[in-house]
Amino acid sequence: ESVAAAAPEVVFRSRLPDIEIPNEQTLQSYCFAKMSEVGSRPCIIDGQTGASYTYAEVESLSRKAAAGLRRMGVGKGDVVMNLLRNCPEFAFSFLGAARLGAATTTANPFYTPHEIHRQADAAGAMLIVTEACAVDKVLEYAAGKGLPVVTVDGRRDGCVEFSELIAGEELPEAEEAGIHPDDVVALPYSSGTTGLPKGVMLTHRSLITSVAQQVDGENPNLYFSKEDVLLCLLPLFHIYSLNSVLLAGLRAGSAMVIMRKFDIGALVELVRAHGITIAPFVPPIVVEIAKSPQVTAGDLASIRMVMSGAAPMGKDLQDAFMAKIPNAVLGQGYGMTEAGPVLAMCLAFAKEPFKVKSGSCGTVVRNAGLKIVDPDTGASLGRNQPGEICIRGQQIMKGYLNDPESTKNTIDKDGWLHTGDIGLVDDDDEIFIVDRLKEIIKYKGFQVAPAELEALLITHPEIKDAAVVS
Ligand code: 4UW
Repeated sequence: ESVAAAAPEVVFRSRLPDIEIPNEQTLQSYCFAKMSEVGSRPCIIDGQTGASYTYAEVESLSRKAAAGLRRMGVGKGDVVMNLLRNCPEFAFSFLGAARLGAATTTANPFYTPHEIHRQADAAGAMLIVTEACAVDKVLEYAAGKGLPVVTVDGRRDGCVEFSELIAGEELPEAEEAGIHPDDVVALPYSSGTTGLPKGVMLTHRSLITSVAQQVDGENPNLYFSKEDVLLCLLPLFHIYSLNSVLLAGLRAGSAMVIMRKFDIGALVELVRAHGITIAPFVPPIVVEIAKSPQVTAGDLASIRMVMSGAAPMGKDLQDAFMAKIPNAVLGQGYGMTEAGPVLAMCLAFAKEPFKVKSGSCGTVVRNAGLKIVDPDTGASLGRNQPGEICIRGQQIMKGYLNDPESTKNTIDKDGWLHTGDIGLVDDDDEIFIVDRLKEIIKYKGFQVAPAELEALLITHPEIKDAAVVS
C-alpha cells in the first residue's frame, strides 16, 4: 500500500472474515429463522402500555397484518406508508407488508402535511398506517386519492382500526410465494448527497445482507444475544432504528422495549424495569445523559453496550459519557440510508471484541469493500489520507425510486456508492469522519435538506432568493 505501489485501488476490508450470508430468501423468513429457539421468548415490549409480545406472537400478528392488508387491496409491488411513532404495530405492519411482497415507506408523523403528501405521492403509497397525533394531516389527502387510512390507537371516522386489520386469519405461508430477493421491502426517504428527499429502494437482499453483516457469524461484529434487551427509542421511521434495532434484534432473538419519545426520567425507569442491556442512541441523547445530574451510573448499570450513530460524536463527548457508564462499551456505527444503511461498526461490539479508539465511527462491515477517494481526481487513497468514503457490497440500495439520474450520480459503474462524507482509515482499520462534502444538515440525527428549506423560504413574498448551507 505504499505510494509507489502500482495497485490503483486500495480497498479496505473488515478485520472479521467474510461469512455466508443467506440473502436468497425473504427478509421475514431470515428474521424469524430461529423461531424454534425463541418462539416463547419476549420479542416486543411496549414500554408505555406494558403490552408484551413473544416471538411467536409477533410472527403470528405479522401474518394477520398481511392478511388484513391484503383484504384492503395491498399486493405485490405496492407501497404502504407507516406514519408512526414507535409502537408494536409498526413492526406488525412492516412485516405484514413484506409478506405480501409490498414495501413500506416510513415517514415522521411530525412532518408537515405538505411533506407527508409529497412523500406519499412520490412513493405511490396506496394505504397509510398512522395514529391520532398525525391522522388529521392525511385524512383529506387520503380521501381525495381514495386511499384507506388505518389508525393504531383507537377509532376514527373514516379510518380502519389496526385491531380490525389483524382480527382475521393469518396469511398462509404458501401465499407469500413469489417474492424475489431483489424486490423492494423498505422505501425510506433521503436527500442523499444533493437535492430533495428521494425514495431509497432497499430490497430483501440488501437488508438481509446488512443485518447479517452486523449480527451474524461466529464472531458477530455487533453481538446481540437472546438474553439481550434492546432499547427501541430511536424512531423506527429512520433506517438506523429499523435496521440496527428492530431487524437486527429480531434476527438475534433479543427482546426490544419500545419507547415513543425521549424523556430522561422515563428512560431511566425503563432501563431499571426491563434490565435494558443495549442502548442505541444518537449524539444529542448521549450529550443529554452525559450532562444530566439526574442520571447516575447506578441507573444505567444493566446496560452493557451503548451505540451511537447518525451524526458525529467526538472523542471528548465519548470520553465524558464513558465516565458515566463504566461497565458499558460505548462505540459508534456509521450509516447512510442509501448504504443499506451500515457502512461501519465499532469492533468493540463484537462477541470477541477488538480494542478501538475513542471518536472512531467503526471499521467497515464484513462482506463489503470500502474505499477512500480523492474527491477531485477520483484516485483511491491509502491509509490516513482523508477523502470521500465509498462503499460496495450487496447491502447497498438498489437505487432511488424513479430517479435513474440521481442513482447514477451516487452509485458508479463499478458499484461503488459515494457517500459524500469525508473520512480516513487509520493504521488499525478504524474510520474517522472528518468532514462532509454533501449539502445535508443533520439535526438530532435527522436529515434536513437545504434544498427543502430554500424552497420554503422563497415562498415568502419578501424573499427573492435563498441559499441554505450547513
Ligand atoms: N459519525 C458522523 C457517524 C455517522 C455520521 C452517520 O440519515 P442518514 O441517511 O443515515 C444515518 C444512519 C445511521 C446509522 C444507521 C445504522 C447504525 O447502526 C448506525 O450506527 C449505530 C447509524 O444517519 O444520514 C447519513 C449521514 O449521516 C452522517 C453521515 O454524514 C452520513 O452520510 N453520519 N453516522 N457515526 N456522521
